[in-house]
Amino acid sequence: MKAQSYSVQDLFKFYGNMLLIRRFEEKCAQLYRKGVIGGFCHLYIGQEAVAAGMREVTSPDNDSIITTYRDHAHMLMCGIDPKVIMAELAGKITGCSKGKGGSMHMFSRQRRFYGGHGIVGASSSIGTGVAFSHQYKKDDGVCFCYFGDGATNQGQVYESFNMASMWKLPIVYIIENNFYAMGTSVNRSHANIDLYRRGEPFNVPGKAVDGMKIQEVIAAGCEAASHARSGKGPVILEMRTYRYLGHSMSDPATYRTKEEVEQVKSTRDPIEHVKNTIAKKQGLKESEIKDIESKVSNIVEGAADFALNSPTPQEKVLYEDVLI
Ligand SMILES: Cc1ncc(C[n+]2csc(CCOP(=O)(O)OP(=O)(O)O)c2C)c(N)n1
Ligand SMILES: [Mg+2]
Repeated sequence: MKAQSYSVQDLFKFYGNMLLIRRFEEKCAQLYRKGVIGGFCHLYIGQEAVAAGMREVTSPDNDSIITTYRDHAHMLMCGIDPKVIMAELAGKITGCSKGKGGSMHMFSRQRRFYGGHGIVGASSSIGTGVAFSHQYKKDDGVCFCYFGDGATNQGQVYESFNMASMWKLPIVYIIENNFYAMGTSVNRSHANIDLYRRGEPFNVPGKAVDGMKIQEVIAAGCEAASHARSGKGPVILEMRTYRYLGHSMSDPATYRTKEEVEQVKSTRDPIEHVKNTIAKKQGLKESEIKDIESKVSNIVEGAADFALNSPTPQEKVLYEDVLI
C-alpha cells in the first residue's frame, strides 16, 4: 500500500481493523473477569494504530512477525481467525496452540507468526534469527519484530542489533513505546529517552513515529520495509503510543494519574483520529459507523461463542508438540 494519501474506503478499513482490536480486547477483559480466560493477559487497547498500520505494510505472502506477550492484536492483524485466538485465550483445544499457550504464547506457522513471547527482549533475538532465515533462503521476506520500551534496556536487544547490522539482515525492529514497563515510566528507567537512537552504535538507522496516527505508522513502515527488503539491513521504528489499561489484567495502574490517561484518550485516541479524518474529508454518516460497529461486534461475539462452546484439551495433549 502506498503511504501518501488514503481514500475514504481505506480509512474505513483502518477504522474497522482498529475497532476489531479494541472490541476483541474488551471482550477478553470481560471473559477474564468471568474466569473464562486464566493466567496472564495483556491487552492492547490504545495501541491499535501500530498493529493495524503495520498490517498494511506487511506482505502476507513472505513476511514474518514476532512479538511479545501483548500479542492478540498482532495475531488478528495477521489474518488469523478471531475464533481460534479467543479459543486459545480460553485454553480450548480449538485454539491456535491447542489451548496450551494461552494469551502470551500464540503461534501460527502458516501465517509466519512466531509468537507470543513472555521473556522481555526475547522477540528481538529470535526475530533476528527469523530474519537470518529469510536471508539464507532468499525468499524476499522481512521480519517485523516487535518489543516494548522496557525491553530496550535488555542486553540481548543490542547483541541482536549488532548481528543484524553486520549481516544486513532484513528486519524491522518496532519498539512499541507505550511509555511504561509494568509500573516504571520511560523517564525513570532510560538514560536517553529517544529510543529510536538505540541502534546508533551499530549503524542501525531509526525513526520516531507518532504511533497514534495510523497514516504515520504506515508511511514510516513502508519506508522501513523497503530499506530492509532491498538488502540495506535493519531499521528501528520507535512507535510512540500509549496503553489505556493496566500492564496486565491484574494491574490497578496506580503509578500514573487518571488525568494522564484521560488526556491521551480525549486528545490522541487512534480510532477517533481516523473517524475525524473521514469526517473532515467527506463528512461522516452515523449509519456508516454503526454498520462497521455491528460487523465487528458479530465477529467478536462469534469468537467468544466459539471459545465458550469448544472442548478443553484432554490430558494426553500435554505431551504432544513438545520436546521431551
Ligand atoms: C527477562 C524478563 N524480565 C522481567 C520480566 C517481567 N516483565 C514482564 S512484562 C515487563 C515489562 C515490559 O515492558 P515493555 O517492554 O515496555 O512492554 P509493554 O508491557 O509495555 O508492552 C516485565 C518487566 C520478564 N517477563 N522477562
Ligand atoms: Mg512499555
